[in-house]
Amino acid sequence: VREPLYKQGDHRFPTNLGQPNSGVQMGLEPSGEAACLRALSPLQVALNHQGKENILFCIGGDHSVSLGTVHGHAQVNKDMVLLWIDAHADCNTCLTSGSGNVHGMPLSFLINELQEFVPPDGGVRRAAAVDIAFIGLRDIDPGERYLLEKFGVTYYGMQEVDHLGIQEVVRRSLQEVNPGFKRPIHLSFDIDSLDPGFAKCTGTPCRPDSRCAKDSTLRRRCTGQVNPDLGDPAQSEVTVNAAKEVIRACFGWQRAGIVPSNYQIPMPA
Ligand code: 5AB
Ligand code: MN
Ligand code: MN
Ligand code: MN
Repeated sequence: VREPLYKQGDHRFPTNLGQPNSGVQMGLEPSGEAACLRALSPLQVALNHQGKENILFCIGGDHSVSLGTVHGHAQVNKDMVLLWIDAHADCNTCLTSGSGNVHGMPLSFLINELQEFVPPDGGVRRAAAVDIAFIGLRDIDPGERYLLEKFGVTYYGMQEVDHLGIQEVVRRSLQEVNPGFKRPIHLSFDIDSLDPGFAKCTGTPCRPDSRCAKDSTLRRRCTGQVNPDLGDPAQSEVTVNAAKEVIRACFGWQRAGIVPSNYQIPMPA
């Protein structure tokens, strides 16, 4: 059964969505990869709403690369909000970190409220805790959990994804940090938010919990820290393909087909 998931005028989304393709998403049966791509549709709507010409895309790793990308983006768009899709919360301070991994720490430097807990960083641009939402968390260290609670950061873990569905989680996250989509969005994906079955080639693969593993909507919804040098060639190909597919989805690609606004059915001569 196919029916439009979001229509112009839907109370959940702004009414001035512009081109039909940015406002209307087609839903497929909620199974397999299609459902995962459908899960991205609120993000597609939000990103498309901002105008394709303004999207900057950066792929890299490890995730400490975000120190540069978030700083740069926040310099240009001081009112931006930050969506962090990751199995991990990446907000360990140098002192709460049990591993010393810098890619587990970038948000301790990038969240305003955490500055008293980290060494001075020479003027990194930051975001406020209220302007950040995490999605997909399932491996949070004690210090990170404490900081998220203390500063009231919005986060949806795998349990919420399991309970509410990924689409509702994405919608609520956007609603909380960016009602009306008026503010620029910085979206930071970590490939380890995916089920490792789709993305083994990353430094910190993280198994989904057993209930989540059964929920195919959790797969294939984020990308970022791909390392094709890890794992065997077959795993590498699966990981890279997963990353490519989600990147394309973020830029509007849909399995349901995309109809250009000026499309006309070819007529017989
Ligand atoms: B990633 C861990 N919390 O601090 C730590 O992959 C994992 O960028 C960090 O999300 C994972 O080492 C960092 C245990
Ligand atoms: Mn991670
Ligand atoms: Mn990360
Ligand atoms: Mn990672």
